[in-house]
Amino acid sequence: MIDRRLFSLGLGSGLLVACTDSVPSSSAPATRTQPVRNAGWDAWVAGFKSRAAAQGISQSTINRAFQGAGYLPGVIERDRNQVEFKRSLEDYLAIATSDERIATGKQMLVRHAGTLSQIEAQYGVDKEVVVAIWGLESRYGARRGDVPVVSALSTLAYDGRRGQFFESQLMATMKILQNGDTAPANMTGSWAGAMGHTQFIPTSYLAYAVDFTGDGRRDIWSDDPTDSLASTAAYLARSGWVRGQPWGGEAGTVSGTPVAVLQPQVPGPRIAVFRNFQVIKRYNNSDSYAIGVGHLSDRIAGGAPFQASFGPDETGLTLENRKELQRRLTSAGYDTQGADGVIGNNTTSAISAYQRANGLPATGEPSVALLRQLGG
Ligand SMILES: [Ca+2]
Repeated sequence: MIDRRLFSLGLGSGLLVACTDSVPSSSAPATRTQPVRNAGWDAWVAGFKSRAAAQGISQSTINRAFQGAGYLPGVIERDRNQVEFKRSLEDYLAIATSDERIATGKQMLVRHAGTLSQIEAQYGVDKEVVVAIWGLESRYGARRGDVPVVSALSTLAYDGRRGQFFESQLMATMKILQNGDTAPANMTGSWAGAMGHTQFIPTSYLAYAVDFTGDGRRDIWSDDPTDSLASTAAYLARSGWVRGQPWGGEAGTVSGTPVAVLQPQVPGPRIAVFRNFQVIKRYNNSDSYAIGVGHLSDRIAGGAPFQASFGPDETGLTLENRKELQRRLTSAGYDTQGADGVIGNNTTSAISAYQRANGLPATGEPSVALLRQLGG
């Protein structure tokens, strides 16, 4: 869960106040995780340690937490470079409900069938929804984040932009370590401190995480996703999930009386949403995110794609045209790193390279003419 107040999409998931629409991007730069000496950070940490002790954190927990921790300039770069970047719903869904993400979700549903059924029975949240959140937050555990959380949060808290928020997250981290749920060395996450298979921030962890394996530890950091998945279901249940009701669906295909009908992109599908749609938004306050989770859950369950088309984009190309453009560029030797129909940096670079090689102005922009030049 991305810090909903600060981020909205990382999956883009990313973030700050509005950052929502995050579909995890594959092109996000790696965050440098080697600490550097910073006297200002040292002084800030000394003050924080006193404040932690005053809140009942033991000296030994504080010492263990900060052993090897340091100022991470890469985290500040990430924080400064966040752009609020709005993807179209069509692009968002192309990434969030890619064939690969659907196929892997189906595999995970089978691989963890027993655990997921128990979680569903206990919390009343459909297992496909839990799996879909897992798929969007960390690609089913493959991208949980490897940034040391104490270093990241102390760097952000010291930096001061949203310092109070990050200090509260750091204080929650101390409480997690004092409880013994995990060891400091295991406590890694995103550059902003979101942790585990479903990317809980520390305060949400303290409020909602559960021990479902029964070993006495709420361990969302282990390779075993059980506690993470159960914690996600618990979070949704506590947020008001209505057992047995759908999240929503394409208008006309879902029965019952929706609370609203959305059409975020015109032309495009009209989406009937129920109360559970709002509950998913408690995880990440973005319509695109909640539609992505809901639709991915339906596709994992074997449901159909949306029937309504988004039509051509402002360049005159449909999603299928854009995929074809990417395939043709790639076979011509200008690798777009996949053909998902989403025009990102890789595709823009490939177009520019093709244009330069062919004596054309290197605009990097897709177009109908370009598709024709490539034989499409
Ligand atoms: Ca456990």
